[in-house]
Amino acid sequence: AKVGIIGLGYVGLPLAVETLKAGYTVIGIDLHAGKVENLKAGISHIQDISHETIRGCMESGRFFPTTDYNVLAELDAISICVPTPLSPNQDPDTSYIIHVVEQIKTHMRQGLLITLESTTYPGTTEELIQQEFEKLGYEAGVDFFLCYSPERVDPGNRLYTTYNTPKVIGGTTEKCLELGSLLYGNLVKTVVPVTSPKVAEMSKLLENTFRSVNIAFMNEMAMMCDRMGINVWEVIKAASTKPFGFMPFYPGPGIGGHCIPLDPMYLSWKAKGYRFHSQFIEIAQSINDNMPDYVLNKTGQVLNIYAKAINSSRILILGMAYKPDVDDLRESPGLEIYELFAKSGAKVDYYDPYAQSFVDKEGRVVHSIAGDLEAFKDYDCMVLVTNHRCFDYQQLAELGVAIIDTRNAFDGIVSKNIYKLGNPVAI
Ligand code: SAJ
Repeated sequence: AKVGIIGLGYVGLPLAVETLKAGYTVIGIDLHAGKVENLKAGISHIQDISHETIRGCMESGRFFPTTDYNVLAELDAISICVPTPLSPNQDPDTSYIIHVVEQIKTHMRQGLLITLESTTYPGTTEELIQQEFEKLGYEAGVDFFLCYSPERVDPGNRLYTTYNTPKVIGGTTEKCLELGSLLYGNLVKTVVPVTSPKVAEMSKLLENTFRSVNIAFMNEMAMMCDRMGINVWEVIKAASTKPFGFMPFYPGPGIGGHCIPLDPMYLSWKAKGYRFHSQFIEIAQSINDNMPDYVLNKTGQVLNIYAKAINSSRILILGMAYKPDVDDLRESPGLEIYELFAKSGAKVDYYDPYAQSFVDKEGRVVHSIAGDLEAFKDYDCMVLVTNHRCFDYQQLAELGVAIIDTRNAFDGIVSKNIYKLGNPVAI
């Protein structure tokens, strides 16, 4: 059978690899011709997929990366793995899904199995896909089959892969669920069938909103502990010894990535349509979004101890990626922290061996400085924003430069020039 994977990003490419491994012929469709050409040349654009894996896919003679949607007419099944960003006014942007649906409608084939994987609000599968095909006279469960199965790819996670992470799937009808479960049962270790696409869509948003709300709560705990003169990191360590009914989250400089900052907004937007206002999502968003400001004023407090001020200091941000050991800058709080320092008149640079450069709000390309520790001594303070494993924290602490540690990355390293978020500034 021929399976189409639409969108060859951090979700679609690993899914294509698993689909090939299961013995299918895979047509991978992506808008970016460059990525398609690279794949054909055995080059991977996804950190977790190696070049040799892609070479192997091409050598199998069953992998066909393309930008051409005309191939849809020859497919038996299609998985849609396109982005679901937010529009400028923070509403869901389902334009990528809509574009794909238009293409499938043009090349529709009787009996086609369509599975949407993109994270989105409950009702999307029904409203943007099922209803569109029913307008053309196709009946779901008879003329075509429709499922929703959320992606659970965790970039950089070596332990949990596309194959071994349980896969939730909901079908529009019993028959849809049966066919969807059959296909995905050949691709992943465990399929978790649920009674509708809405349940599957909502389960994904629950998973990620749960994270956003709990991270926001820990950020609030950090600010509270700062005020009350308590070390929040020690508090979390102590609470984490509870073997049941507790799981730790950690304060940070804010939340980044393409999931956690966005997914809750999809949920609250849809809930509003039912005249339901989610207070948790709103409060979590405002606390998380405020953390860069909190880092700025903590840095100001620390510089004051050295009789310095932000607007006349040289500040080095350590780590710009949204989480450790990845090169992804999307929604990274580091970007906001950089802008805040720059706007406050500081001379700010950053060092991140994974994220080599970014474009700032004025459209200027900002490059990471080199990892020359000697040069780090010229800064008035360093702000640890992303705790990459490759940083040598002992060496950084020994530079004698004041460090604002927003991740407890220097945990266990005793040094008087380290000031943690959520730990009172030693006056
Ligand atoms: N963060 C904190 N404190 C925490 C955890 C995370 O500040 O305790 C920050 C991170 O630094 C990052 C942001 O929140 O900036 C998001 O972190 P994340 O660990 O949730 O990482 P993501 O965005 O890669 O989330 C993915 C999600 N996977 C999918 O959406 C399929 C999420 O569901 C996973 O639970 C998460 O990975 C994971 O567990 O690593």
